[in-house]
Amino acid sequence: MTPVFAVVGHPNKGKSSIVSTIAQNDDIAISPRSGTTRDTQHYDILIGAAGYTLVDTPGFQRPSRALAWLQEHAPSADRRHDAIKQFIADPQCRQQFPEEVMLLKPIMEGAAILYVVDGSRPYGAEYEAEMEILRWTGQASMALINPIENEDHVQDWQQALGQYFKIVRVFNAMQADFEKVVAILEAFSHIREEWQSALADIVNEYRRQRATQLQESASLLEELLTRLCTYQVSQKVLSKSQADDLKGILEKKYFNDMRTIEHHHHESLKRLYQYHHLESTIDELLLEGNLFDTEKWIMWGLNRKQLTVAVTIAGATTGAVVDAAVAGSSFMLGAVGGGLLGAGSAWLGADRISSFRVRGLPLGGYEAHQGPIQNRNFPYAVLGRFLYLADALRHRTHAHREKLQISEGDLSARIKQLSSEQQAGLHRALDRLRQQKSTEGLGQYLYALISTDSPIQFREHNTLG
Ligand SMILES: Nc1nc2c(ncn2[C@@H]2O[C@H](COP(=O)(O)OP(=O)(O)O)[C@@H](O)[C@H]2O)c(=O)[nH]1
Ligand SMILES: [Mg+2]
Repeated sequence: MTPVFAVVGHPNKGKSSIVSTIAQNDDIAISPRSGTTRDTQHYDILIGAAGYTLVDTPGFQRPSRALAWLQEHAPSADRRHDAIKQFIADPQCRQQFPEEVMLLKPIMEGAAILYVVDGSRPYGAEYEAEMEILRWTGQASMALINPIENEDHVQDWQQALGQYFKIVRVFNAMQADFEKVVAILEAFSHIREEWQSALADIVNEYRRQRATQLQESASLLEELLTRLCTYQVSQKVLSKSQADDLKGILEKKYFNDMRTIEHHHHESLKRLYQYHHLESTIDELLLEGNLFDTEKWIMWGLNRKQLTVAVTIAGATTGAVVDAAVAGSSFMLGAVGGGLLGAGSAWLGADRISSFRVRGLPLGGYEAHQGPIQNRNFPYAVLGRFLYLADALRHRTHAHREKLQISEGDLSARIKQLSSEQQAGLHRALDRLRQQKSTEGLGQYLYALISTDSPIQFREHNTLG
């Protein structure tokens, strides 16, 4: 038996937003203006082998008059259910109360109720008619207080809603995390027993999907790093001068391709998290110029000192050096890092991202060549950029419709959340990648990194929930 939930309430209280957040999919239409959603929308949500349906409804338009009609047709409590059936079937009611008929229909057909109100607006008796109508349906129900602008009136709402609904929760469409969504589904397994096993399946599949998304984002990141770090372009020509003339052209193609590859992987990550319409902006991947003179690079990747430590760890043959470096020992930095810092950019792997070369071919002719990358900071910058996008996607709900601006974080601090073995493994693997050597285990370190939560604290709004 497939669980069905009808999301109902006044227009413009975030019903469609809540549908989007629960479905974890931004394919749900959210009306920019009040009352634009005139029809009922059925969304069949499939998660692995499980599934359920969310019904997005237009809001109540004339609840008081609808209730008056119902009261006339139900002289006693035992007749109320039938009165609603009559209401839905009555041609005159369909004409007079199209929204009410439309939203009551799925409920009378078995949908559980999610009643949505706005906790930033004052409670008023005018809501009582629609809550009364919903109670008459006798259907399993839960009230969700969506604090659209603030939580000023949440307590009043809780007082009032508690008299009509067994379960009342604060649920912020824009901030509710995964556990909050799962909690709603789980709550219904207590009030709708025949759905118990179906709801348990859904929750299991959701958790599995969540784990898969993490694994797949780590694989996507590994693939991106490998592609970008090994990417090169070349062209065979007959003469040396023809080859030299290709410098600008090959460089341009190389940089363009690199940016396209990164863009595609970022887009794949969005689709993995079920964002189909999300526009995101990120500063262009800077490939020209001196990487250490370019502040943006250091923001996405590591600064000079952090990179020195990373390189030391990558080259270390004993665990003691790794531990000292991981601990950020000033002695280590003084003894090893200081000297290395002095060696400057040449030691750090050249300032240039990659170089243009021309070589003679054994059977005659020449080959002009651009790539692969040489710079040690490059993999870190690519890593940082992907990581912050992944964090943003995981911490955003699908109800948001505005552009996502990806901004840099502290990659070094993030890496330090790993164990010293993992840190060493990651630095080694990234260094081997830059040297065009095999990087076994990279995926495992990337997974560890991507699944450590970001140090950014996301504001907790659901203090009452
Ligand atoms: N800031 C904020 N805006 C919200 C929230 N929930 C909904 N909105 C906005 O309120 C408007 C109406 O939301 P919508 O989901 O279409 O409401 P519906 O008419 O009840 O389906 C949209 O512009 C949403 O972006 C919220 O929790 N916080
Ligand atoms: Mg709507």
